[in-house]
Amino acid sequence: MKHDLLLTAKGHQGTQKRMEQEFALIKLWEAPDRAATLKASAAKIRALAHTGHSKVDAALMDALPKLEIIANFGVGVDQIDLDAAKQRGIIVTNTANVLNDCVADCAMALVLNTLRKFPQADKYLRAGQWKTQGTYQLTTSLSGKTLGILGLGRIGEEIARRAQAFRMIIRYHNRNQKDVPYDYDPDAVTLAKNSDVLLVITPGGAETNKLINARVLDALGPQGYLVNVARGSVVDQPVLLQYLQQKKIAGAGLDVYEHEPDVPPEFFELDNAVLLPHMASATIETRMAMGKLQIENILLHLSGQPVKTPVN
Ligand code: NAP
Ligand code: 8YV
Repeated sequence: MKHDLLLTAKGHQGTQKRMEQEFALIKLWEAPDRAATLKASAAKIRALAHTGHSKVDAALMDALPKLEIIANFGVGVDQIDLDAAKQRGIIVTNTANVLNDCVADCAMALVLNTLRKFPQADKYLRAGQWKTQGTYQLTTSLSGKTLGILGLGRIGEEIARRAQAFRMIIRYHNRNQKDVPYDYDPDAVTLAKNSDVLLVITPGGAETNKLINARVLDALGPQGYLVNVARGSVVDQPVLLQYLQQKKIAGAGLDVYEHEPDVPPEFFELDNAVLLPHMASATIETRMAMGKLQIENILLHLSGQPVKTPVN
């Protein structure tokens, strides 16, 4: 008999298809009455698959008293109340490592595009301005510049590897210094001060909330660039907007925002920002691998075995 699985939102199609084959799938977002669906499944649901960035909070966990595992589609679990899960003995898993390459590729693409302004130059050519106004403005080179990585974890280390191939110099800040061949800074302000490009790839959540604030951006300065592939919550977004508008920093490359998918339209007017719609892991291969790992964790747990990528 198939195990029941509660899926919170419509997500990656291939993964959902596999879930439909493996489990008796309950699609929470399709339920006409969410509370009634939860009540009807409460006695049998042991596993929940989460996708997207809605909250998995204590109230949802309390509605599912038999819940044993929350398997997230994604490595970042800032939307899941980990303390509440721990208190209830619920295992939380993520999709660590399988997305490192794609996210690091995207981070590097943002560094390259933000400094070299390729998207803006493409727009310039398409608008016929090359013909009418001549060659595009000079941009900034990567080689010899210092990339400060805030959050040198699994993905951060992959970004460092790629940036070295671009002949960038790497420094970093984590709460804990690591045994790596890069210079360490004791806080985000010092890292920003010592960097040409500050790249954020920490987890989101309360601990990192608005870690990138006016003090950090002041330290980065008018020649400095910010790249954020972590979570919108890590950056004080209104302050960043102001700093970009007033050219108090040179530019920004962003994949993540405070209230996705809402991006303040003022950002669209900026010539010194490259904006992506939270797509760092969004390739066919990586999304398949993420789904495979998410499902594997659930199946392992339900068959009494340890999960592959536990968070708590
Ligand atoms: P990870 O291996 O856990 O690395 C996170 C790093 O951040 C660690 O080195 C950690 O070191 C550091 N860190 C944590 N809290 C910090 C703080 N308060 N101040 C400074 N450094 C801190 O995680 P990962 O797999 O590389 O993923 C990192 C994050 O990237 C995810 O949580 C997610 O939010 C984001 N992400 C975004 C996308 C996207 O599509 N844009 C895709 C994947 C992941 P210490 O513990 O020593 O501080
Ligand atoms: C996904 C991500 O876009 O893994 C993460 O933390 O942000 C991305 O890979 C997202 O989690 C999909 O829901």
